[in-house]
Amino acid sequence: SNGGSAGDTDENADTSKLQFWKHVEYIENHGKQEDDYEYCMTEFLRMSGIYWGVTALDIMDQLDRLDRKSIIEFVKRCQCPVSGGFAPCEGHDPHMLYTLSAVQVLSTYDALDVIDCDAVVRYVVGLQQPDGSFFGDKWGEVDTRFSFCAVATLSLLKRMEQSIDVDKAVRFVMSCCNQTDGGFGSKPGAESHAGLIYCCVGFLSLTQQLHLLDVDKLGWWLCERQLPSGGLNGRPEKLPDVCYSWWVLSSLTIMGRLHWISAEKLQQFILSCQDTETGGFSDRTGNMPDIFHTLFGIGGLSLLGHSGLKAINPTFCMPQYIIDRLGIQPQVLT
Ligand code: GRG
Ligand code: ZN
Repeated sequence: SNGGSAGDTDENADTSKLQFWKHVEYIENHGKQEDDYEYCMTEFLRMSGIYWGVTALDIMDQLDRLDRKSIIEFVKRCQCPVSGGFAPCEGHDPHMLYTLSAVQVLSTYDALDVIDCDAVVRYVVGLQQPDGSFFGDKWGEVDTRFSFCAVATLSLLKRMEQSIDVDKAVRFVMSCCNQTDGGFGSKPGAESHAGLIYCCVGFLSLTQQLHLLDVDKLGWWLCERQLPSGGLNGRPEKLPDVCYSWWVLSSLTIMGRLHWISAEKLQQFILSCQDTETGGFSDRTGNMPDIFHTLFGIGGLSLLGHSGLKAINPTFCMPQYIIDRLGIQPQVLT
């Protein structure tokens, strides 16, 4: 039935199937390129890069490819002795984003005991504002991303209820909900964006407040993100991108509405973003792969139930067995 040459057949086979071992190799090698230009240029997000790689490899049941001991040592060295927060790498300033990544990595390695968890809690608590919002760091940017990072970090440490004002935090997040589409932006009045919807839906899942969502309105807006290519965009009129298979699909999964999009077509789109030579996933078909889109490609396929992948928790973007081991139960709707 294949009219083309043997070469054509191979190429077709390549992006229709998950190039499992290529991706394992890609992620495994990512951390080794210390002299690499790109590796140096992305120093400011090293901690999150480790979280993306560790999580993707664990979902593929290949976590033993990375050196657990040196990763834990690296994370430890990034905790700021003054504030208790984590920097993306040594010599940089702590931030809520890298604090969550650090706690996620240590949770996956079952190594939370190697850091000062009380200091982490103090850091996060100290960033909550009188209106319930959170700063990202001492410079005072407010964003619903940081509300998510705060409650996710504290939930993993099992310190959320006792430490922050959860009611006020919920009221702030809900003040960022847009009446027209049921979605959320980065602050009150800001345009709805799928990345921030993930943060706010995840936040409500962690605080057990999903009843506050207009599931029909938001679910409809989210499933309208699927384009004829099968890929998802983050806002109307934008291009599809593999990372939105995570931001949109995890939100729909938490809301019990995964079946509102075509899983088959999305899977095809995600697989078409694999780099069959180097391994890894890019944002769109034919672009250069990176470790960020590789996690969200693998994570999206896991949510879709692709064989050979462990289940991923839609709220934490971490392996489900880790969340089970910690005994945490983020709310999901059925
Ligand atoms: C635990 C997975 C996890 C995340 C932590 C930081 C964070 C919480 C979530 C980030 C959510 C977010 C804002 C994602 C959007 C990322 C992105 C592709 C931004 C680009 O946005 P635009 O508007 O690009 O520049 P588009 O795609 O609209 O053209
Ligand atoms: Zn992207």
